[in-house]
Amino acid sequence: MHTLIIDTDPGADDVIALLFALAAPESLAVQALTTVAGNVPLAKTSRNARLACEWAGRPKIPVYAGADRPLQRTPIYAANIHGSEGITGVKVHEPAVPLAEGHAVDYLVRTLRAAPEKSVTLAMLGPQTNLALALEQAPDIVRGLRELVLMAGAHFNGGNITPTAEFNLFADPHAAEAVLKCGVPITMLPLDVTHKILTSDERIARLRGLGNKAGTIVADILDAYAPQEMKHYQMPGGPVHDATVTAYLLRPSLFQGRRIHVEVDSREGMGFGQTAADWHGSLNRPANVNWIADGDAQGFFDLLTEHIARLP
Ligand SMILES: [Ca+2]
Repeated sequence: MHTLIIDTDPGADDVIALLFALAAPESLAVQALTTVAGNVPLAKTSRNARLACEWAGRPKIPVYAGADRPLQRTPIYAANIHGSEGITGVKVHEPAVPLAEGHAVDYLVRTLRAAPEKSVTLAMLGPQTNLALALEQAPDIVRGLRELVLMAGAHFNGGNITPTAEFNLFADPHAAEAVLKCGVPITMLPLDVTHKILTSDERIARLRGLGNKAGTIVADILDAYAPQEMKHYQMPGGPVHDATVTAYLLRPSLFQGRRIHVEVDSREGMGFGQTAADWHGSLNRPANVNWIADGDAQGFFDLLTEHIARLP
């Protein structure tokens, strides 16, 4: 059982990750969602996070809006992949339930300070700006954290926003630096694994065939989202990046990784936002990340489909 806060920038794959997580209340006690600018600007990621709660039949989950820009760098977005509204393939609307009052960073500081020691898991599906700001304001919050599970980084696979960088780290490498050295146990699901867990016509058809609204939404998102990734990377299916974080929380045995030393490059230049993942221990530095390099693709889609089936 995880007491869970999800920090997110929806984002087509974020929406799927959120529906997946909200369908597992017996394993994931979701306390709140915190939003950050990333795939699209903050107002849209905050609306899309509330839409995910509405679609999951969990509209009372509080959604706190957080940082509207990275710590230092110029903001970048990924509307070319996620569409101008941040979700491909489905119509969006203004959700009935408004944002929770207050800033996401204040919520994180308040909640983590009040939490029992090592009790809260933070799933991070976007740039890590909110946690970096919270750590800067209140370094003592690490006490309340059990684990950070991040969709972030790329090593064996190469990047997706530049030849070397994965989007979340390219969007705010300075935030990632602060998070990587905070001392809380970290698991990272990089492109190395997300590009091995790919859609197929059959996998999407099973989701659509569930016959519920959530299954249709997930299938519509994937039908629109997958082909552009397949074309760009010449892959046989599309990845569902952030949803691997939910799957990892629910069933870590689906994944294989190694505890290694990881740093992020925040210097201007071709390596900006690149993760240096010391897979072979060449630097002989202490491991700070459980780096996931492989996963069971069919097991992932079985688990996702089984959970989406439970939703309205
Ligand atoms: Ca995301």
